[in-house]
Amino acid sequence: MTSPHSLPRTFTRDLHQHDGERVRLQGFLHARRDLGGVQFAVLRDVTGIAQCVGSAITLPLPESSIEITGTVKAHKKAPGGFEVQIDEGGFKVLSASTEAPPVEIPKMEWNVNPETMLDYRYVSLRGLRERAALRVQSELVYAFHTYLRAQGFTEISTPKIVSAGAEGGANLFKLDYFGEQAYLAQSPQLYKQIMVGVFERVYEVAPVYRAEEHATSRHLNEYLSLDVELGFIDSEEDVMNVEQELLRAVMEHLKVNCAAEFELLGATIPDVPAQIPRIPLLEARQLVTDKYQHQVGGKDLDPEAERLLSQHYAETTGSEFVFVTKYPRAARPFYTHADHNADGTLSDTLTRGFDLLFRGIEITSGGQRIHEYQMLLASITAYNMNPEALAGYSEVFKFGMPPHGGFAIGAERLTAKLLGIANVRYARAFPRDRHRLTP
Ligand code: AMO
Repeated sequence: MTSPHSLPRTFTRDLHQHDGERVRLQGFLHARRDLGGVQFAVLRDVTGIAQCVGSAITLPLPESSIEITGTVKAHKKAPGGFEVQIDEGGFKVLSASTEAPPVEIPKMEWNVNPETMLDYRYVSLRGLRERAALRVQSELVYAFHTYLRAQGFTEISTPKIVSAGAEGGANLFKLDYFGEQAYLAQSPQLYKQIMVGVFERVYEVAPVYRAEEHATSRHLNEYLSLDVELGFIDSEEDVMNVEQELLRAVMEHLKVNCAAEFELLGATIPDVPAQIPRIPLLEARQLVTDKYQHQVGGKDLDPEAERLLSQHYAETTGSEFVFVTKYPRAARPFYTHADHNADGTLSDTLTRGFDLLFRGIEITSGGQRIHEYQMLLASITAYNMNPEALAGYSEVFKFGMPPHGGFAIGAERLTAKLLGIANVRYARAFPRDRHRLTP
């Protein structure tokens, strides 16, 4: 007789390939039911769940890790259309839970307070919906790497402990660096630009830090920034073209590799149009005011204006993406290149900065950067920034930096919008928000 261990491990996703055969499954006890004479165990592994049935089994607490050996039988009502009839002695506890999980994993998606889910994230992440979101993000990041590598980009890794903010503003985390003032990096902006001088085309996937005091559904204090920067461009149009093709490749990858996750979450993968619509910011503000009678606050688009502009393009062109271009200087960081006037001179008011909106929210900022030393120094001064603190960056512009530009995608915002998740915190495994440092 074959001992259970001579059987290779089978994954629940593949049960249909083993109809009538004996298999060995390993995973977690997702759900259990003891009817006295017969016991049901739902085993969850990385690929899905399987219903298993046997007798004379003492079922451990949910989430225990278990091994089941038994025979696969077609069963209409079982998930995936097959169940496993457990061998006598074929139920083994590998590691028993010592208490009942604080959230009931199979049910939590319906009736648990979202804060409780975050409090118990170490175990609530095991839920099918929770883990589906993170798997989609993992595939998205993988596709980001794969596409950029194929286009000649080199991955870089830049410091997260820095001496100056790259994006300005008040949202810098301060750090005592052996008695010196340091900060957590708000973005790899200045370093990715320097690295264009080395590799011409670079990208980075890394967390960045923003001391956002307010709690919104789109802000995290630590988020995953997908950064791209490329040299020898003609204008920011080249940069938008790269992002457009990148997004198309990412969505194609998700269609092939994450169909099950999108189905589970009831979400659809967007089509990326051959040409994502592009509209200058000032026109976008006017459009939202004229069409929806929404008075846009500030110098940028407010969240409601972003939503309305997206709605307009979805309805009129079918595109779920829209680039907002030609941002005014006052709404852009110091490193942003000025736009050109019709006569070829540089604009005092407009820049070559852009944002990308997707399903009603900004998922990207980008643009062409200043690449001339004197122009950069003038900009640093005009923004009331300290030229000395930025010398480790600005010095490189004495050495032939080419015209360049880039962009950054907030991975959690893109993931959340792709999957219909209402708050970016649920698109990160262990979110850091205003009140949360654990788990
Ligand atoms: P920006 O500051 O606009 O630009 O950030 C780029 C993108 O990052 C995401 N993002 C956030 N996601 C979650 N929580 C936050 N607090 C948060 N802040 C920003 C958004 C946003 O579009 N250096 C430039 C990028 C560039 O020009 O290359 C920058 O960091 O999706």
